[in-house]
Amino acid sequence: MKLYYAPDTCSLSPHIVLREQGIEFELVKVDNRRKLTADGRDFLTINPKGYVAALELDDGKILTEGPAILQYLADLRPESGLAPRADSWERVRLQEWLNFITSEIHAGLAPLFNNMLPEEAKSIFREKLFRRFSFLQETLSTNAYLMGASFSVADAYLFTVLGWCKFFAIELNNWPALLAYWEKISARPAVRAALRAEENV
Ligand SMILES: N[C@@H](CCC(=O)N[C@@H](CS)C(=O)NCC(=O)O)C(=O)O
Repeated sequence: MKLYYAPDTCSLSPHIVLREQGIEFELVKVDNRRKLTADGRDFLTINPKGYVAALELDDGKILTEGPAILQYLADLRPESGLAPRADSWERVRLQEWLNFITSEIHAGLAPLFNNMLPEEAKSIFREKLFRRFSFLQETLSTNAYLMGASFSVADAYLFTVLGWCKFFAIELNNWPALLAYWEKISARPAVRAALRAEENV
């Protein structure tokens, strides 16, 4: 299995999950600007949508879209407990979280990376994002993780996108439960190993 990734992006979440589950995989770095892989291939031939993450299975199939990749990986090792069973009510709850993260937090932070947007526009996006953070603050004041007592693929994803706050001087300590949650996840051995690997490859 190969994970196409770029440092400081959403591909960190499947990377964390691969390590949490002890799955063997190869990391392939992508230059997201030039759409080239580190081994010199045109990344658009791998993911025509032109973005990470992309997962290449051993039979050559390519899977894209973070929430789909995360659930696929979780189901490879159900015993790791990173996602509830596929036919359960709790699985729908997980999908609710994954969709919230992708559409409200990931997509909510994305405009802040855009240098063409004026500051006034960015402040509208920030305000909306902060309302979502307040909702997360409430949830995480009573829950250790998004799904309750245990870490799931949704936490790997939320941890990843919250990591971008540092690029925009967004201080997570305005939402203390969110900050404590982020710090707790950053101490997980799989998370530390993924971050180290992305720095070094
Ligand atoms: N819908 C995709 C979005 C993935 C995405 O936003 N990837 C970003 C990095 S976080 C990227 O590679 N952007 C490069 C580009 O769009 O050119 C998913 O959820 O996986």
